[in-house]
Amino acid sequence: MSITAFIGLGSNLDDPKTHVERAAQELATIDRCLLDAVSPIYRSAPMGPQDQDDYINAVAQITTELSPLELLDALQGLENLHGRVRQGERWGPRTLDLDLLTYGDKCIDHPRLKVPHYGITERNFVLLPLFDIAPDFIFPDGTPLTLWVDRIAKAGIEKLL
Ligand code: A4P
Ligand code: MG
Repeated sequence: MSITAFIGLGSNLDDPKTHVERAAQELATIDRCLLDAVSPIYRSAPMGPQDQDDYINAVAQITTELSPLELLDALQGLENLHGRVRQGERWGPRTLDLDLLTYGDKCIDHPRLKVPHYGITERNFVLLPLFDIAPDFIFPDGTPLTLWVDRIAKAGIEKLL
């Protein structure tokens, strides 16, 4: 069965814009996945430790026949290809972070995977690019994306050309 999923992309190390742009295209190379849309690229102030560079963020829409955990494995494989080193610091700098934001209208609570991703509704760097490609999106709990977009602070984020 084909499922629509949204992926959050983020990077703030080693030419982050290139990491995010390449990763978006690499989503199309995952087995049993089609890349439907990629949002514009945003620059955003870091959430978490402030002694790190700004982030580059985007959101992609895919159609997939992979199970949620198979998709997570594929996303982590791409993170590793981009030289991601996990240094243990929560919200620390990274070459590439791929978060599975939503998977159809499923709610998943697994030790390795929580869906929808826990931070979505408080993160302008997720809500704004998601709105660019899916303005009519409704979360699994029935709330429309527009509700959260209207509420979120828009300071510290800019859309790049
Ligand atoms: N995991 C559970 N649910 C998911 C999911 N829905 N998608 C597990 C992806 N992974 C999920 O992730 C830790 C573990 O979460 C994974 O092994 C997976 O099994 P990680 O990527 O290794 O760790 P992390 O990213 O450091 O932690 P976390 O809490 O996921 O951080 P976030 O929420 O990804 O935030 N500021 C700006 N401006 N822009 C950013 O993109 N990103 C972060 C990281 C911090 N500050 C930022 C940004
Ligand atoms: Mg993450």
